Amino acid sequence: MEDELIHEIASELITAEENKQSIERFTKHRYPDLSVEQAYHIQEALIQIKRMEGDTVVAPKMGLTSKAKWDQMGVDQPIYGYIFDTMKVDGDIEFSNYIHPKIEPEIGIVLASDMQGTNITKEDVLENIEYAFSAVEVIDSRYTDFDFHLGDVIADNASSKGYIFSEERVLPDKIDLANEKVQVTINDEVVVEGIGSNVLDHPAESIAALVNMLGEKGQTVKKGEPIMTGGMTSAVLIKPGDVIKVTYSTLPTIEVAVN
Ligand code: OOG
Ligand code: MG
Repeated sequence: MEDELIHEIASELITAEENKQSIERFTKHRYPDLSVEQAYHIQEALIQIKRMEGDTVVAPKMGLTSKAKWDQMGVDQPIYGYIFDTMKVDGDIEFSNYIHPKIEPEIGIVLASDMQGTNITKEDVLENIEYAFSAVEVIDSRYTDFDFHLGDVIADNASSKGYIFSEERVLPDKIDLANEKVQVTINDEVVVEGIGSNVLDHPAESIAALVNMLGEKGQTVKKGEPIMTGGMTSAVLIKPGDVIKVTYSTLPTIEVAVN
């Protein structure tokens, strides 16, 4: 795929985001053979455009890391994307900023030192955790009805659009990440429940997968970056008036309203 086309597809995704107007997935008619490799090239171009527009990358994130998400989205492997400073939700979730927002409860991890490699294991990660935090991701696929194949969603920066992190940090010896439970209620009704082991059997495995995927490209996962390890449950559509409460067994509770 030529650079010009890669740039053109990335621009289409950014226009869809800016206009809050969803588009048809590229694999449907236009590029049915879009590969994972090509898709990451498009994602890189998209990140580059946003940087030139003044946005700052906060951290990489993992996506599609649980069976609940695979079943929901019809895909079967983890991917990564990036979050930007402009995606931080301050106060309520402003519904009008989104096309069709969904929320996901996630476990966030900050590393104590940089990691690079292609054979990094869960154990390597567990020795290098500075702290954990709770996260609610607000995803907003640029594709109509969240209908995408793997290449489409990678190109679309893994549906990234919003995030809320707890301020309070939890030290690694105070939490069992695989057994950390989460419950999401909307307007006091339980909508989804999950556990850390839903995330590739262990959230640290998700970080290892991120280090190894970026390692294949000669890139490093840096200490100090707040990394989301991926939705622990299927994602939940939200609407104005919703009051969302995400309660974990150890990590801080996050409460947010949709405006
Ligand atoms: C892709 C979003 C992936 C996650 O945590 O699984 C992601 C999607 O479902 O639109 O952020
Ligand atoms: Mg997510």
